[in-house]
Parts: sequence; C-alpha cells; structure tokens
Amino acid sequence: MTPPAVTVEKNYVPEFKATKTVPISTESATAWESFKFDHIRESTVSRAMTKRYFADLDKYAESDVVIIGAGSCGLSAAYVLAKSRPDLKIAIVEAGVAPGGGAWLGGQLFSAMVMRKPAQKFLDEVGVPYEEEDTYVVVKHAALFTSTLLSKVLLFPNVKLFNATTVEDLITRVDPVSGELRVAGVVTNWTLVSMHHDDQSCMDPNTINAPVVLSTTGHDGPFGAFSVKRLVSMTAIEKLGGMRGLDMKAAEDVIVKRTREVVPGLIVGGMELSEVDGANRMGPTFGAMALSGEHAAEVVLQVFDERKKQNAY
Ligand code: 48N
Repeated sequence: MTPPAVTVEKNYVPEFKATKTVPISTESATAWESFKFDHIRESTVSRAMTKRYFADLDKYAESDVVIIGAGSCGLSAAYVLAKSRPDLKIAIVEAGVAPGGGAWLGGQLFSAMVMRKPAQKFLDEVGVPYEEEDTYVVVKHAALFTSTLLSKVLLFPNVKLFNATTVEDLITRVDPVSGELRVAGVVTNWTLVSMHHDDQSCMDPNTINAPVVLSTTGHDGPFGAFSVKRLVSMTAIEKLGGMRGLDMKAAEDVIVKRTREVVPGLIVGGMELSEVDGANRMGPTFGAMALSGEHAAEVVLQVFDERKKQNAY
C-alpha cells in the first residue's frame, strides 16, 4: 500500500525547536557549583612543556642507545634494555604521533592478539594478562599488550620517547683503522616536516649521537624498513633480501634467531629484519616481535662497550 504523498511547500524551513536540556540534579549542581581550577596563565603551560622538551633534547643529544620505531619489537627491546641497564640513556624515535606500530590490533582489524609460546613469558614479565591455549596464548585486545608495554617503558627514568619524529638518515663514521663504515647515531626531523621535503625549501634536520642504534621500523611500506633501505642506498650493504610470503612457523623462529648487528653500530630487529634476510612474514602473531626485541636488547649490550670505545670522537 503506497503511503499518502506528502506535499511540502517550497522553501519550507523546519522550525528549530531547542530540546529542553535535561536539568542536572540539584544535588550534583550544588556540589559542582563551587568547583574551581587553580589559577593558570597560558605562558605557564607553554613553559611547562617547552622547558621539559628542550631539556630532553639537550640530555638525549648524546644518547647511549637510539631505538628507531616504537612498534612491538622496539618497545619490547626498550623495556628489556631500560630495566637491565638503568645507567643507559635510551632515546626512542617514533615517526607516528601514536607509538605502537602495527600492534594495536590483531589480524585484519580483529582485536585479539595471538602470541605463540614461549612468548607468554614476556607477557608475564611485563604484566599483560592472557588466555592460555595449548601452544599459544591470546591477549584479549592487542591494545592491552601495547598500552601496558608502552606505559611501563615510559615510566623508566632513562627512556625518552620522541614521537611524531622521523629518523630521516643515519650518522655514520668510517673507522680510521679498518675503513669499516659504522653507524653512530641518527638524523631526525619532525615527521610532518619529513613529509614535505619535496615541496618546501630545505628544512634541515637535527641529530642524536649514539654508539648503538637499534632499528625496528617494520617491514616495507611508506616508512618501513627505513634503516636497511638507507644502508643499501649508501652501499653499506649490497641489497635487501626482500620479505617473503607468509609462513607463520618459518618466519617467527628466524626473526628471533637472526636479530643481530647488521653493520657495526646498527642492530636490526622485528619485521625490518625480514627485509634484510628475505625472511617470510608471519602474519597476525606477535610473539616474534616481543622476543626479537628481547634478543635485540641482549645484542645491544653485547656490542655496547666496544662501540662506545670506537665512538669516542
Ligand atoms: O609494528 P611495526 O611496523 O614493526 P615491528 O617490527 O615492531 O612489528 C611488526 C609487526 O607489527 C608486524 O608487522 C606483524 C607481526 N605482522 C607481520 C606480517 O606478516 O604482516 O613498527 C614500526 C614502527 C612504526 O611505529 C613506524 O611508525 C616506525 O617504526 N617507523 C619510524 N619511526 C621513526 N623513523 C622512521 N624512519 C621510521 N620508520 C618507521
């Protein structure tokens, strides 16, 4: 049955009837009536932020370790390093405003995060609850893992996260004796600036010196695999193996096992490593990221003293 045609006169403007706001209860109204923040002036807020940020830039201009990329691998490495070596100054440089990389969701935007055993030991260490299955565990929401790990990392007094900041080059040295190229820090810029180098006049970068750099910038993509691609373009390594197809079992073991110092001063972990070695990708399982981070932290400590000596000048 067709509904009766409704005729609307031309230029009809429906009269806007303000809906009555729901009256707040008198009780809560009185309680809030006298509420008042302490006094502030805008410049106070500005100084509170900038004073701290520029003090951090000054302090971390010479860092002991720079971690490029605050994804699951970089954050896991930062946690292990900061906890085991409170004497080290650790700068994390993350291109995104929001750290965490690809670890805010499981696969195909599903929330749950799967980690194969024995990665649950890292979850126990960080304090992330999970549901146990036979050969794997499930964190009910990937954001629970990433936010818990991130909050723990940011609580360490020897860690500074520079987010919304891109590493757009590496600081290098040529060893006077061996002639070997060594990485000795990173070149940074605001990410928004980095994205506009081709349509603005030169906007020069800043730097962070460090005897050891850990690159965990993920597999290829607009920002991915940054350091290893840069090593190729500066002919420090010949070519990239290129990430292979998905093979969960093959990929995870290899990424954890082969996390290593690719050139003196530059350690690579996580999915960036798959681009170096031509390793398979593992898809939506994250145990290898956590344990590659753990392994990367150990490699940093193995090479640190030697690199620090070489890095003296
Ligand atoms: O999460 P990602 O991309 O990298 P990883 O290695 O920590 O974790 C990889 C993991 O999320 C997977 O890809 C999973 C397991 N899937 C596998 C598969 O088969 O698909 O984090 C990298 C971080 C990001 O936050 C980037 O924003 C950041 O690195 N980043 C940079 N930060 C600063 N400067 C740069 N040049 C830069 N490039 C990337």
